[in-house]
Amino acid sequence: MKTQEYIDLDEKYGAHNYHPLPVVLSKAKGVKVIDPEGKEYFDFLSAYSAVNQGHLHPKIVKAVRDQLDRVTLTSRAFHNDKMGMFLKKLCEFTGYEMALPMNTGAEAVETAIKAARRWGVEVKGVQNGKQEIICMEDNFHGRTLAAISMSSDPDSTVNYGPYAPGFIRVPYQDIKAIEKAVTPNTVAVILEPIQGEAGVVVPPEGYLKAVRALCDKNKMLFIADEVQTGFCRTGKRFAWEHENARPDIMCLGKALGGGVMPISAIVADHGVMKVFTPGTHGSTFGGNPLAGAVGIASLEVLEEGKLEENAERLGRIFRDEVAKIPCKKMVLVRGKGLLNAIVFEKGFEAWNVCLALRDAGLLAKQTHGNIIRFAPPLVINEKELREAIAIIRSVLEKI
Ligand code: IF1
Repeated sequence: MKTQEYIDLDEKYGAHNYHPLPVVLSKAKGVKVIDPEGKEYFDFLSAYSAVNQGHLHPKIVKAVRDQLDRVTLTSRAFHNDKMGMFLKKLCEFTGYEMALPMNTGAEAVETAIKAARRWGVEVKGVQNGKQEIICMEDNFHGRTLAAISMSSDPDSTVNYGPYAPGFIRVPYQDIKAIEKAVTPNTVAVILEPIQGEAGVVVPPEGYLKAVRALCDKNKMLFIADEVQTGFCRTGKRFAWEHENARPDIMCLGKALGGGVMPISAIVADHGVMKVFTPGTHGSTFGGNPLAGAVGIASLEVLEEGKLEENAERLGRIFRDEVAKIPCKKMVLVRGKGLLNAIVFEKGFEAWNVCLALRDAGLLAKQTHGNIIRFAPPLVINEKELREAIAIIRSVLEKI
């Protein structure tokens, strides 16, 4: 079958809850993806940062293959011989005492919200039902009802009411706004250390540190949603490390699954995680042995490749070089590590640029119409990055 036939199938039988770039991917390797006609593209989306380790990393593929000869799913009614080793590795990698495994990023966020609400009652002494969580304008935390109840994006929320109560939304990058929103019932502040969907919005230096301090002062949990920014993407293992603003709970997902399967988790220390007791939270697939094997391999690849260092170094080259491209419609290039975006003039339609990039051999996706996100797999090397920049230059110069 050809590209257009696959697209027609999707259109006919799939709900129209996406508007994908017209390109079909049938194979991949490392930083490249291939369409049914055999054309190769640089993958500069990395499945929204879920393939930081590159497509089909041999070590991760081997972990899957080996585990397929053993056992894949047991449920949490029994122990399995992979989950504990996986969670130990995750705790060592992140520097937290305990982890709770789930599957998708949105589930990790739900888990963090539930942990914070329980902690609010059982540790802080807030009356159940009165817990408040402060969240940010323009956040993206997933598609579940709790996550969209925090959202300010009409696309995510319209006609999905009634929304979950208990969320107070304030402007991002505004520490005073958080301070004003605090009440005796506030149990947590949740934010993305860099806002992804909002267009790679990097808060001013000192903001995360100030949030951390405010949480300490008012006995609130600081929840960092690192689903997209985590696992070396921004040039550190986790984005909070840029300011040494250690959260009480981290939400993790995407790259934890090594581009192979959905694996998510929250990590926290005993004082928070102890609020979960048998029967109070869980998931059929969370902590399954296949995910355990994949999770261990995914973390090892990040560690052994020193991928945060690669992201830091190549990210600087990317921003420096792209900023030099002569393009009248480009306003700025921003980001950290290999999570970057080109912002075009307001009202500019970046969709057509994405189509031209596709034709030139590079896949990226716009957000909010006028912003394009660039996030290649972190295993990309300098030569490949410079080739990709040449493609971007060839397209932007013509605008
Ligand atoms: C889609 C965006 C990226 C996330 C953060 C939780 C989740 C996400 C910070 C939920 C998910 C997604 C989902 C994907 C598009 C993508 C995205 F543009 F929507 F914002 F990456 F930038 N927290 N991000 O970014 O994780 O449940 O999806 O595993 O199509 O909705 P999930």
